[in-house]
Amino acid sequence: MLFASVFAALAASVVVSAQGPVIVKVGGDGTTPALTFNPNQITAPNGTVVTFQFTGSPGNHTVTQSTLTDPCNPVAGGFDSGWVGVPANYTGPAPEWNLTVKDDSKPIWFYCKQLNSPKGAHCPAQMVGVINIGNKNFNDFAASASAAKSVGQAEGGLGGAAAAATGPPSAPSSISLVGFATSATAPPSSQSSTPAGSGGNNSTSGGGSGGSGNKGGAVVNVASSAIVFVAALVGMAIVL
Ligand SMILES: *[C@@H]1O[C@H](CO)[C@@H](O)[C@H](O)[C@H]1NC(C)=O
Ligand SMILES: *[C@@H]1O[C@H](CO)[C@@H](O)[C@H](O)[C@H]1NC(C)=O
Ligand SMILES: *[C@@H]1O[C@H](CO)[C@@H](O)[C@H](O)[C@H]1NC(C)=O
Ligand SMILES: *[C@@H]1O[C@H](CO)[C@@H](O)[C@H](O)[C@H]1NC(C)=O
Ligand SMILES: *[C@@H]1O[C@H](CO)[C@@H](O)[C@H](O)[C@H]1NC(C)=O
Ligand SMILES: *[C@@H]1O[C@H](CO)[C@@H](O)[C@H](O)[C@H]1NC(C)=O
Ligand SMILES: [Cu+2]
Repeated sequence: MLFASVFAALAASVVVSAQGPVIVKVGGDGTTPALTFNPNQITAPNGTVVTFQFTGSPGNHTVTQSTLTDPCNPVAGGFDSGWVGVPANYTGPAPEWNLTVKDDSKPIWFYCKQLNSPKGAHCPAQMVGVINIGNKNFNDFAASASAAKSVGQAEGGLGGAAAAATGPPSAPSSISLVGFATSATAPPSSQSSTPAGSGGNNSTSGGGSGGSGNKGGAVVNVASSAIVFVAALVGMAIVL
């Protein structure tokens, strides 16, 4: 009896404390870039704003909704931040993207779409995360990401399943934003996946074939009306 009420009070306080701002660092920290979301597991009730801060420099990442069973492919109707290209030695405010939790009863799985980087594709390197995992197992999700044969490039929308954003990432004009969602729902798209290098999840081969440019053959049409080139393509090497 006493235990039950103590437990109830504790549970309530956990919910309350989780309602504050939640920050997820994308791509490492400062000049120590990494293929990570940190934290990669978040528990957050309805209404929580999860702020993705693109802190890694250099870095070029997305936050794209997927599923437990297909971690590296976009889920139909899912959210997508689009590409946030942070140059090397960037010292300005971190670009950020706010995602609001709409249904805390369902896990919200996400990954990074980047294929074409010196370190290979990011999702198979386990650049994945989840909000409200419930009784599912993160290791299963991560292992499934490692084994992914393709990394889907289709663009999502602002609104996703169980979570939604209200706009594209917010960033100074020196930051390149490409392919971000401008409408609530994902555009109809036939392109759902593309090969990640030549060796399945071989994350060392992702950017190798295209020389030093950042637009190798593995990148499919990011072209859409949403594309905005804010900065000139100074960034040969800025794709982490
Ligand atoms: C980031 O990566 C995307 C996809 O590869 C590419 O379209 C975009 O130009 C890159 N941004 C920068 C600044 O390199
Ligand atoms: C970043 O800073 C390092 C160390 O100062 C320098 O060697 C490098 O050229 C810089 N890179 C860019 C792209 O500015
Ligand atoms: C959060 O919102 C969803 C969708 O409205 C609802 O199904 C769920 O029960 C809510 N969660 C809580 C704890 O009230
Ligand atoms: C993919 O990654 C998993 C986990 O790291 C590994 O066990 C598997 O052998 C890899 N497959 C390929 C084709 O590299
Ligand atoms: C994101 O949400 C945080 C916390 O609610 C807020 O302080 C910040 O201004 C928001 N950023 C943007 C770009 O809306
Ligand atoms: C991964 O790519 C490297 C470099 O291209 C290659 O040497 C290696 O054999 C590949 N491994 C697999 C499992 O494809
Ligand atoms: Cu990434």
